[in-house]
Amino acid sequence: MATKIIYFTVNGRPEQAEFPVDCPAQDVKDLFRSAAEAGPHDILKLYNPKGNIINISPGLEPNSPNSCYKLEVVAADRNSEPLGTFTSAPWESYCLDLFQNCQQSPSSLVISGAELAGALGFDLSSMEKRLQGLEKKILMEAGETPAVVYEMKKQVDSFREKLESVEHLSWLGLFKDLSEGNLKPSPFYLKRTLRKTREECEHVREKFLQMSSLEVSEEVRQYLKTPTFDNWQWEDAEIMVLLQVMYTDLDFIATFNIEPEVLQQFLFEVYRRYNNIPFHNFKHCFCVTQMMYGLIWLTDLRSKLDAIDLLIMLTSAVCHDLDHTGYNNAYQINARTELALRYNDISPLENHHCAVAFELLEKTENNIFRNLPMDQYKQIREGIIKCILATDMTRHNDILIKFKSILPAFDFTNKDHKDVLMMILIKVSDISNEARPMEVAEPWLDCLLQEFYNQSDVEKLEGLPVTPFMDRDKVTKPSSQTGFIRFVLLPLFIELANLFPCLEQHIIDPVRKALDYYTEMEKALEREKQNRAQSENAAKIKDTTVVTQSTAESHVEVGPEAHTPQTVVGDT
Ligand code: BYE
Ligand code: ZN
Repeated sequence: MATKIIYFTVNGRPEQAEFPVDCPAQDVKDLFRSAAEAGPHDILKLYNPKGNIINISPGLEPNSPNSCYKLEVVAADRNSEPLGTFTSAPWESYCLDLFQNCQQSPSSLVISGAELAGALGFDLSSMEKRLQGLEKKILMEAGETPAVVYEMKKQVDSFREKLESVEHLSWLGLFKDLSEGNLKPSPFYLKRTLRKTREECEHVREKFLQMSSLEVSEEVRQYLKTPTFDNWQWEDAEIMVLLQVMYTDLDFIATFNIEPEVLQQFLFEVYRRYNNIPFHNFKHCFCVTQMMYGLIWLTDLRSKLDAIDLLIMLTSAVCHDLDHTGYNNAYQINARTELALRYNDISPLENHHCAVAFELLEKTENNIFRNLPMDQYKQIREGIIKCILATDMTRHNDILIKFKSILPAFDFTNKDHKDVLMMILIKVSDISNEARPMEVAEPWLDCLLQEFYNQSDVEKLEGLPVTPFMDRDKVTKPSSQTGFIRFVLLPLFIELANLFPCLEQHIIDPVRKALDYYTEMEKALEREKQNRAQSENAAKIKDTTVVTQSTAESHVEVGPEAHTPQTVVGDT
């Protein structure tokens, strides 16, 4: 069949495309789209050597390498959810390529504060150097830094701070134009993008495969069964090995005839589909799964439930936050993202996590359930969907009330009872960080708040309602956590411990400790705030020479009581 060869450049890189003369127009467009590593919503423009835009179609005039066409990716449609996540089959490779692209092309990159300043025409470091030089000179001549130099320094610092405070929002495309042009490649290419890059994944996969043949010690295998396990000590490839150990030590490999290569491939795909975000990342997936694993052993669930129920629970934990982008359901709904539209505002995230899980399992090389009869697969699918959808916190009260109501006559052979228990177990595992040692738990809270603050920043920027507990101006670490532990964690954990009293020491005691710790921190913060207010008052009074009564009242804050919010919460 006759084919055409078209020579063109994309981002200055020479490419050539070959296609049959009679192939469909869409195929030719797709071909150019992948050459440009463009996403499904990007607009492509093809220019001939005269600079005219020409149609990307099978009718393209064949050319030679020295009369190249020029291909440009002009814009991305950013109406979709942040960073357009959908990976419905035909676009899967494009999405991968798109994020791959983030590592290579200067457009749509994460740009650092200094670079943004550079692009804006400011050269922060040279300004700073000049200021330092000036300061030194003046210091030598005058003996002290003059107010004007000090003022300028403060301005440069504050500008840098401002730039850095919005740095993480660069993916919104706000800085896209600025980073185009002739910026040289710079270290910020190494900054992590939301989606994992192919290189990142391959590197971890190789390490994982190398390590998976090594024997994990008995000591680690035992440690893995306890909530004291410290996830921060392990890198991603090791974590994948540990997940493999969980499937092995629960006898899933033998019971469900899971081939080790398929399990490895499945775990790798799971790893790949957790994003680089502060909290809902692969390490969170591991922690939740590890807590579930710990609960299974601590409560001796193997003697109470069927192996298939345990397989459902562990796999649900593994998959429960797949492809989370760091924005919660409220955001999805308010911003009318693709996810909210697709799922009609009903648990958009959880539906998505679950759909991604089964999308992975559709590929036979990843399908750890591929050797099971259809009825078992159906049971597993039903169970996983139930468990993952139960992690939507808006359903928290309903699920807890249901569990309380069946507790007095709990029956491990009753399907409805089992279903609720499984939902409770995944919920407990999902929010169980505070049941871990302080050194493990506290960094997790920092990660969560970082993710929340990011969301509220974006909500402010986009003019959406700001979720109150995510507002960095309103919540502090201890204030948010004491309420959460009192009103969410403890009531939930206590009900589970009613069914399994042995859990008291393993998960309730550490949570109570955490509550004390954050209560103390809250008091300390309060004291600090009062002290600051008092000294500010003192300074103001000292500085103010003539103040009329009314101005004094409106400007000077009147003692610590005015600041102290009186929180009335009973002791637990
Ligand atoms: C929850 C829902 C969604 C995502 F701000 C994460 F006080 C969580 F509300 N988790 N998971 C663990 C948590 C924790 N939320 C909070 N504390 C946790 O330890 C409370 C939040 C910091 C805030 Cl519930
Ligand atoms: Zn989660």
